[in-house]
Formats: sequence, structure tokens, C-alpha cells
Amino acid sequence: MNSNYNDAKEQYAALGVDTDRAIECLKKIPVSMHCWQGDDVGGFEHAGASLEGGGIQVTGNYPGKARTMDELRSDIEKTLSLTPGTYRLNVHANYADFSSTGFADRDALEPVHFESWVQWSKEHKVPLDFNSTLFSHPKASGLTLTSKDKGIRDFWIEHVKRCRKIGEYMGKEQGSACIHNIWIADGMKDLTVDRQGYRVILASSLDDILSLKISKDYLKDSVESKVFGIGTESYVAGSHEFYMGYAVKNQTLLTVDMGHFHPTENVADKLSSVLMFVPEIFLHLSRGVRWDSDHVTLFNDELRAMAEEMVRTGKLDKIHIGTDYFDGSINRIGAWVIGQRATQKSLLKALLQPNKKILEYEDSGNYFARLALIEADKTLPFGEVWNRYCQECNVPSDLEIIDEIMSYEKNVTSKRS
Ligand code: RNT
Ligand code: ZN
Repeated sequence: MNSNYNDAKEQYAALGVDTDRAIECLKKIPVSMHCWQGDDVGGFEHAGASLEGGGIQVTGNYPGKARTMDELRSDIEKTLSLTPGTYRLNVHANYADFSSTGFADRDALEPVHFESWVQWSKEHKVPLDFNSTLFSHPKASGLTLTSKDKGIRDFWIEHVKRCRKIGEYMGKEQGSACIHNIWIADGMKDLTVDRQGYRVILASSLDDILSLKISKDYLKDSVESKVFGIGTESYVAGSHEFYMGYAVKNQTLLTVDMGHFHPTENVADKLSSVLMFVPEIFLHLSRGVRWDSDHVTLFNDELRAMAEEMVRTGKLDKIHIGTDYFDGSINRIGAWVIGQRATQKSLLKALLQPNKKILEYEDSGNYFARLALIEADKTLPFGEVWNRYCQECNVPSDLEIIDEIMSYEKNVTSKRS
């Protein structure tokens, strides 16, 4: 095994790439894993809670879904034990813990409802990020922050303000800023006349929400666009242009979800432009397949292109990496692990590219050589470096995870009814 790695190391070194350094660098890049793959975005507000409402969809009914906070946390721990790297955990507001307080509606959430998450986070040394939840609620059956009904709108404005306070609390407790993401499903199935009106309302709701001043040392707000969703095929108020403009004007972060653009758009190409005008980016690494924006991420061309751009911009400190996918049709922990490992693989592959040499060719106008080296890089012995990284992080290899996940299914998840 080691001699294979040493051989790989030499081949990379011949192109000016230090594999040991790439491995050390990747160990320090945090990835914010989403908490919601374990229970199909259901959350625990009431027994049997499930994802409801338009704009977002999960399919599949594979047995073994986490039914309680403890089950979800145990699944998260299992997932993290099977993936190399450094993690944060991205928690949604509908994962509040009411066990010691009793139920509180979305407009009454408080830091106390997330105390057990903060405790978990400290125990596992996994800092938290946070999301307002503006779906799966009786008041979210259509429009939320864009609603023309003041009662509805105020309810959701209050919710997001409270989520920002919760994020601030997390940031203070963990000593690193919590990224707070705002995504709304607001839109219309069919021809929409007042396209402008809802956007004007959205901007004013967001202004109201952000008028609550919170130090960026604790909380960083990010806004997430989408091109269309199920039930919002014809109009989504929070489009890319809307949030790009809003983020530039207000210097918030912009969340770029890989599944939220037209299928032939190169999402990776957005990073270098967006970073010129907004302070930082939050990524939702995902995989769009036809109408679905949230298939499990794979080590594919799109994810690799994304990682290449993260590395090539040299702005990894301004790019916060998060994941966002969910599949209820296969073993959920398996899905989680595959997506996290694909993320790590893409980053490692990007860190191992002979960028200096490729750039020299580009700068000297030798575009044939640039293309040739990019092609040659694809067949370098990447697998050996990946295996080494997994070993150093004390996690199983790609093949070993299959048995690991099947035995967790046999001993744990298959016993959940
Ligand atoms: C939906 C958005 C959003 C959600 C999460 C659960 O299309 O991508 O980020 O997936 O809030
Ligand atoms: Zn997303």
C-alpha cells in the first residue's frame, strides 16, 4: 500500500504537486454537512413530521428513517465515522429539541430549543451552521416572506429574526461564526402577473429581518436562490438575479446551490464572479437530475469543476462548503456517506492538479499543452492518494464502507419500524 502511495507521490511530484501537502491542506477544510438527509427533511416538531409544501420534494420510502433526535444523531455520528475530513453540521430550525420545554411554534423559537445541539456539537467538536425553516408548516402553504397578507408575512419575519438570534447563540458558544441560510419556496405554479410586487415585498421583509444587528463574528447571513421548484414552475420570487442584487447591495453572503440553475449552466463558473462583489459564498453542493435539484452528490464532472474553481480562485477562506442532498429511496446513511466522500474526493483531486504548470501554458498562449495536461491529470494515480488520505483520517476505504453500512442497517436502522 505504502509503496503504491510513494509511487503516486513521485508521479505527482514530477509535475510540481506535493501530495502530502494536499492531504494536510484538505484535513483543514471544513465541510458543513446538512443534518436533513437522515430523515427526509422531516424534523422533529411533532411525531411523524415530514417535508410538506411546494418548492422542494423528497421521494422514496426506504425503511430505517431516523424517527427521533437520538436516532438522527446516531446516524450522523455513523456517517461522520465513515468519511474523512473536518466537519461542521448544518441544522434546520425544524430540528428544534422541545424535550425540556414543550412545543414552540416557529415564531417563538429560542436558543434554548437548540441547547442539546450545541451540547452535541461541543462533544463531537463539530461546529454548527443554521437555517430558518420556511416550509412544512400550515402558514407556509403558499407565500411566506413575499405574502401580501401582513399576518403571514410578519409571522415569517419573526421566525427568521429568531433564527438569527439562535445562530448568534451557536456562534458565540462555538467561537466561530454560524452561517445562517435563508431559502424560501415562494413562487407560483402558473402565469404570474405581479412578478415585481412579490420581489418588492421580499426585499422589504429581508430588510426588516436584517435590521436586527448581529456581529459577523457570530453570525453570517446568506441568501439562496432557486430557478424553479415543484409547484413553482412559472415563477420563483427569490431568483438568482434577485438575491445576487440583494447580497451585493447588503453585503450578505450568497448561497450557491448546484441544483438551482438551468441544467446546462456551469455553476462552478459563478464563484469567481460572485466573489468580486459579495464578501463570502456559501455552497450547497448537490446534483440536479431533471426536475430534482437534490440528488446525492457524486465524484462527477460538475462537482470536480466546482472544487477546481474553489482551489483556483485561491479564496477557500471566503468559500464555505456545505452539502444539500436527500434521497429517501436508498439506505439513507449510505447516501449521506457517498455524498460526503464525493465532496472530499473532488477537493482532493482539485488540490492535486498541477495548476502552476497548467497556468504557465495558458499564460503563454499554449492552449494545446493546457488541454493536454488537463487530460493527463485525469489518469494520474489519484486513487492511491485518496486511499492514503482515508487511512490517515482513520476511515474505511471506498469498498469497505459497503459492509460497514450494511451492518449498521442490520443492527440498527432495520430495527426501526
Ligand atoms: C431547496 C433548497 C434548500 C433546502 C434546505 C432543506 O431547494 O436547496 O437549501 O434543500 O433548506
Ligand atoms: Zn440548497
